Parts: sequence; C-alpha cells; structure tokens
Amino acid sequence: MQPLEDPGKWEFEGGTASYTGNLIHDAINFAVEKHTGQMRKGTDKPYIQHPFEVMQILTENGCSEKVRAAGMLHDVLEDTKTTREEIQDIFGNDVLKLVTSLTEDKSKPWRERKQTTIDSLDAAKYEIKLVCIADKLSNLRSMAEDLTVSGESLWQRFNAPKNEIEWYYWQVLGKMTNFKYTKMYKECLILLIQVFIGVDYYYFLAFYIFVIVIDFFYTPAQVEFT
Ligand SMILES: [Mn+2]
Repeated sequence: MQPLEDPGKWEFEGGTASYTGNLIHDAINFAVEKHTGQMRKGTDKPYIQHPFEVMQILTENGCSEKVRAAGMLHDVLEDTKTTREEIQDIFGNDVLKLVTSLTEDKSKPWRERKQTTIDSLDAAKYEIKLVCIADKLSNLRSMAEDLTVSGESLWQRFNAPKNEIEWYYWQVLGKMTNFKYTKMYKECLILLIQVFIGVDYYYFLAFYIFVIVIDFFYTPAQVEFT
C-alpha cells in the first residue's frame, strides 16, 4: 500500500472527488462519484453496493491491490460516462486493461454480447477471470436474495429470459475451473444450484456430506484374477 499523501482534487466531467495517491482509496472515490444516483436493476439499492461487494469478495480471496481496484471500477466504462483516458491517467495501464477487458459492448444484442464474453475467457489473463468470478458471485447473491423477496417475478427485470441467464452463468463458471478451489468459485456453484435448479443450500450441503461419507466408507470389492 502506498502512503496516504498528496491529497488533491480530480478534475473530470461532473466530478470533484478527492484523491489520495492510494490505488484502493482512489478506486473507491472514483467509482462512488461515477455511479452516483444509479440504482441496482429493479431495486431501491444504490448501484455502488455492487462494486463494493465485488471488491470485498476479491479481498477475501486474497487478490492483489490492482485486481481489487479493477473490481471496484469494473462497471464504470460500461455503465457510466467514464472514458478510458480518465482511468489511464489516474490508475495506470494495468488497471485500464483489466477494466476494458471486463467491459461489454452494450450496442450489441444480449446473446451476442454474452457469447463474446464467454469466448474471451479462454485466453483471458487470470486477473480478469478473478474479477469476473467476483462479479458473477455478487450478482448471484443478489438474485438469491431477490428470489426470496420477489419470487419468480425477479426474472422480468432482466434483458433475457431465465433459461438464457442460467446458460450464461454455467458457461462462465465452466471457464473458471482453474479457480475451483477458491471460496468464491464454490459459493458461485452453490448459488447457481440454489437460484436456477431450486435446490436450497442446506439440502445441497446435506447431499455433499452424504457423498463424502459414502466415499469415506466405500471400499471397492476385491477383484480376483485366476
Ligand atoms: Mn458488475
């Protein structure tokens, strides 16, 4: 972490946030400023809760400062008027590259956009994949929460039907198998099953323990060759 010194003001369109010279502090201030007034789709929750959650997930999973900053900033290019130059000036090229890779082209139709994202994950750097999993986990947590509040009407808020969203999430998770031992990957898997297949976490856990117990006691029968 760099020291908190050289306080000043950023000057960008519509914003006057203080900057500190510290990557994480600046990413927080920048994202808060840029997402001001935005709400999460179909809810009364401030949008900024989502980037905060993504950054928090990345912190819990031991990610570097640059990855955490990219998590905080991952939606500014897609959902606000932020320019690439602004990000480059304040956060440098590495963070810009991460944020750009996580930005979808919203002028394209939903299915095409998602297919592009899925295909890009094959060659994506691991830092990009980390932010991508954290983003999906944050979204899945919201879906699970909203499902208990709004029930199936939740799906009307999305730009695609439920089965298409399910397809997209399974495809993305399928590209993340090299992270299958991380906490966030496991939580994604549990929530995918809970949200789309409707099997509650506790049933899933009971089943998981059952499999482990069976695996522990099961010894294959001796095969004799004569
Ligand atoms: Mn996001």
